[in-house]
Amino acid sequence: MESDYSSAKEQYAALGVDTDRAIQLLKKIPVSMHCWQGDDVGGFEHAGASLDGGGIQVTGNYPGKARSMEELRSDIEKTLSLTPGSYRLNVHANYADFSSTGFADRDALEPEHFKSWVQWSKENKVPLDFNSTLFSHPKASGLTLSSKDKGIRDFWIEHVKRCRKIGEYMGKEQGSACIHNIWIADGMKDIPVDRQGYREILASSLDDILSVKISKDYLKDSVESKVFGIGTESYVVGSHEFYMGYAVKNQMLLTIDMGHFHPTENVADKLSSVLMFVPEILLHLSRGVRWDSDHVTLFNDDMKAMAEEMVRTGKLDKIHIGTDYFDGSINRIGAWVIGQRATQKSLLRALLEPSEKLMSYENDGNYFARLALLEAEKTLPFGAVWNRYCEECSVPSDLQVIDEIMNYEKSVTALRG
Ligand code: RNT
Ligand code: ZN
Repeated sequence: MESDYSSAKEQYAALGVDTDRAIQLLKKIPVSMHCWQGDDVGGFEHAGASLDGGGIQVTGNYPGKARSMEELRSDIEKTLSLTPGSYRLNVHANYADFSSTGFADRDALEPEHFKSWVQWSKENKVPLDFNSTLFSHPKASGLTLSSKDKGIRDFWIEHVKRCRKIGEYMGKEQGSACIHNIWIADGMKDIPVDRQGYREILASSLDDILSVKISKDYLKDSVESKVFGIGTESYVVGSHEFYMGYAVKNQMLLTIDMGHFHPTENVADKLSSVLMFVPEILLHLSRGVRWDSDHVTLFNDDMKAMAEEMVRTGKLDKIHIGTDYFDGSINRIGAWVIGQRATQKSLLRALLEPSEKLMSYENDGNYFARLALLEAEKTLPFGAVWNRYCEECSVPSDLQVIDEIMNYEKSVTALRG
């Protein structure tokens, strides 16, 4: 193993790449893992809560889903123990803990309802990010922030205002800003005639929400677009153009979810443009497959390209890396771990790019050599560097992970009713 790494190190060094440095850099890049892979985006607001409506869907009924906060946290801890790197946890508002307060509706959420998450976060040294939840609720069966019904709209405006307070509380407690993401499913299955009207309402709802000033030291707001969703095939109020414009105008964060664009769009290509006009971005690393935007993230070409662009822009400090996928058809911890490890692999590979050499070929106009080196890079001994990184982070190798997850299934998740 050691000799595999030494030989890999030499081969990369011949191209001007320092593998030790890449490993040390990656150890410090935080990835905000989503909390919702473990229970199919259900949350724990009431017994048997499940994802309902809202343009997203989880398919599959694999046994062993987390049924309580304790089970979910145990699964998250297991996932993190099998994944190298440094972590944050991205919590959704429907994961409020009402055990010591009693139920509160979305427009009555308080920081108190997330106290146990903050405590978990401190114990595990995993800072938190946050999301308003504008789905899985009776008042979210139609439009929310873009609704023409003032009662509905005000309910959701109040919800998001409260979520920002909760995010601020998290940010203060952890000493690093909490990234608060707003995604709504608002849209229409069939052709609307007032495309403009709903967008104007959405903008004014957001203006109202953001009129409450909160220090960026504690909270940073981001808005997430989508090209279409299930049941919103003809029109999504929060389109890319809408939020791109809104984020630029308000100099706030824009969320780029890899599954939220047309399948032939190159999502990686967006980073360098968007980063010129918004201060920071949030990524939802995901994998779109046909109509589903949230398949388990893999170490595939799209992810490699995303990670390359994150590194190549030289703006990693302005990019908040988050993940967003959910699969209920396979072992859920396994799904989680595959996606997190794929994220780490993509980043490591991007950090190992012979960037100086590539750049000098490009600047010389030698596009043949640039292409040839990009091809040569593909057969470099990346696996040996990846294994070394896992060892240094004291996590198992890719193959060991399979047994670890199967054992956890046997001794923990399979015993859940
Ligand atoms: C849905 C969006 C959104 C959700 C989470 C659960 O298409 O990607 O980010 O996945 O809010
Ligand atoms: Zn997303």
